Amino acid sequence: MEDEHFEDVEAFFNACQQLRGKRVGIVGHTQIDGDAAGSQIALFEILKNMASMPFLIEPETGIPDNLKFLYEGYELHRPSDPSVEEWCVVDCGTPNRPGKFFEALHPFLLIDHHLPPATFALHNFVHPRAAATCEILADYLYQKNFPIPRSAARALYVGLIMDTGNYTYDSVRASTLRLGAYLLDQGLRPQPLATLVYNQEPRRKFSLLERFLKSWKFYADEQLCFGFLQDQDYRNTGCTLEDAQGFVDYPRSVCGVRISGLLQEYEGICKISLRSHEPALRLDQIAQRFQGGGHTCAAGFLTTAAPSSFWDELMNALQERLKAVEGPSL
Ligand SMILES: [Mn+2]
Repeated sequence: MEDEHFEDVEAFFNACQQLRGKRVGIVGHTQIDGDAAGSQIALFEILKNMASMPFLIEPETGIPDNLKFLYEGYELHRPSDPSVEEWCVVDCGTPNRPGKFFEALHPFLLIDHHLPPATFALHNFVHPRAAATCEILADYLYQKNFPIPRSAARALYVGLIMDTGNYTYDSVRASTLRLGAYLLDQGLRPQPLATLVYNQEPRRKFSLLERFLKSWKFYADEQLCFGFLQDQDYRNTGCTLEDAQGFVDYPRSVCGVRISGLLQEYEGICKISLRSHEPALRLDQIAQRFQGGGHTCAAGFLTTAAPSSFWDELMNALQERLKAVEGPSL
């Protein structure tokens, strides 16, 4: 039970206290996921309760359909909209993750769990051992017995399940599950939430998935599998980058595949996602070589460079890592 709780809880609430009476913008990363959405909403409720004036900032890339229900009853603002005095950033390992508008900002507060641990805010609450940013916030709330509105408990719970593969990842600790239980205790039912998050997919997504499955290429004795999506795939299916969320997990579940990847080329941006089941492969370190980051088993990077400029270097790095790390004993 050692190290169960995050020790900087008092520092966190002291920092929030300093935002009293201020207009505070809260932003997550672009291509927002359950964890960024959940922590955004939970932090909003904490700050509101502590008498500051928080604003939820809509990510540049919009909100995916399956997360829209979390924002019901909340007002969303454009980055330039309110006269924000201070910024809070959640679930972002690098200052460019919230998007172009935010790159030059010096946020007051950062809450995150990515590697390498970021320090770009004035007050950084960064715990790479946390399975989700939502876990950090849920723990702070639990430790202080802070009142949680149902909407925030629900958002935190969704963030927790989505960032842990429904409690299956290596990052899950017993305390992660205890915090999940604490959130359920606020009057939530897991099944309807799972249905909203996972089982309301638009049909276009499966047209894109079909193209993704057909694009797979295997490398390194079939230990490495990559899929590719390009502008024309999105155009022809009416999809955006959001619709490919979770695709990279499919090749990871193929027997013998130790690293899966997805290369997306969309409107001049190239997004590379990497996944594994083996923390020892340290995909976060490989992503860092390309100015990205993430977690040991889930990492990636964004670039405006053409894939041809980094592809060989990336392939070599992945293949070397596969050779250097012995395969898993299950
Ligand atoms: Mn996260």
